[in-house]
This record gives sequence, C-alpha cells and structure tokens, in this order.
Amino acid sequence: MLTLYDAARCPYCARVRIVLAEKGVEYEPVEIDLSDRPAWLYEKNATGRVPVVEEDGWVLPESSVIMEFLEERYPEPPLLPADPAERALSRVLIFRHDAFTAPYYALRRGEAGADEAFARELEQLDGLLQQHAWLGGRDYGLADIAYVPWVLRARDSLGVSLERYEALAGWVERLLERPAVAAEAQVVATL
Ligand SMILES: N[C@@H](CCC(=O)N[C@@H](CS)C(=O)NCC(=O)O)C(=O)O
Repeated sequence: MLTLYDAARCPYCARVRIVLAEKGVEYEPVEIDLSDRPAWLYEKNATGRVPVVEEDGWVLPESSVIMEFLEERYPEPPLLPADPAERALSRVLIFRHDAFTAPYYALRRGEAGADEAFARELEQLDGLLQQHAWLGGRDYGLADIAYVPWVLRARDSLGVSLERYEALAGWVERLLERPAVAAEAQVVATL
C-alpha cells in the first residue's frame, strides 16, 4: 500500500491527491502538521517538505516527480498525452510552474504589485486555453492537475475573480466536473 505524507492545505500535495484519485489508487494518507513537523519527516525528505510518497520502504519527494512516477507506475488512465510533442509541452508547463506560483505567494503575503503580476500569469493560462481545451493540449492531464490547486485556492481563498478570463473560467468549470478535482475544491472550502 502506498503512503502519502500529506497536508490538506498544501497545493503540491493536492496535485498528488488528484492523480491518485484519477487513477483509483488506494493509499494511506498521513497528515503532517506543517507548523509542528515531526523530526522523522526529514529522514524521508531532506527538505522536510510534503508531499512525500512511500511504497515498500522506498520514498519519493517532489510533487512533479511524484506525478510522473505515478503516471508510469499506474499507467491507467493515462494522464500524459500519447503524442510525444504534446507530452513535452505538458512537461514545459510543469517545469515553468514556479513562474506562476511566485506571484501567487506574493499575493498571499499581500505584497505590492502582486495582484497585477498574478493577473498576468492568469492571462497567460487563459491565452493557452483559448488555443486548446486543456493546458496540455487536446486532453485533460498532468499539466491541468499541476496548476489547478493554485487556481482554486486563488479563487476560493484569496478572492481572485476569474470572470475576466473566459477560457480559464470555463476550464475550471470543466475540471470541477471531475470528482478528483471537485474533492479538492471541498478541501479548499475547509481551509
Ligand atoms: N517543490 C516541492 C514543494 C513542496 C512544498 O513547498 N510543500 C510545502 C507545503 S505546501 C511544505 O512542505 N512547506 C514546509 C516548508 O517549506 O518548510 C514539491 O513540488 O513537492
């Protein structure tokens, strides 16, 4: 049985929770109190961060790597496109994700100018979604899962309106039709 060292409020953990739910993988969640982390967590991940997954004594940190690991370990249903070019584009989006989250966290800290910087990031996502239905191309997959936890938190916890980003707002609505993503919206509502 796979174990997920998890924290409800953590959007990186949300990525992993969504992938596990999409693939129907049973797992044991271990909730970590990030304000009072157990010392043993550093033995599993030197940075002391979550998410971490563990299977038969083998441990793996880093949400983007965990997502790819789960995709290979549990290939059905596939969450990366079959086409190598589309797979590569999904990976570029995941690789560049920090550019999206930096203004998100600045906004959460109430820094000056953060709302404009985050709006520019949302505009970029909206532009991509005007070109194709999902961030990774024609199909829903890891690129969408990599971004949606922050978009939900921005909308529901930081009060960022998505109204002016028509394609992005439509993408969120389509994502929320998926039980794995709807469950995350429920988690965000409890934070
Ligand atoms: N690059 C890591 C980031 C994980 C991360 O920052 N997790 C946060 C919670 S959302 C954490 O554990 N923070 C505790 C800390 O920074 O000490 C990943 O993608 O998994």
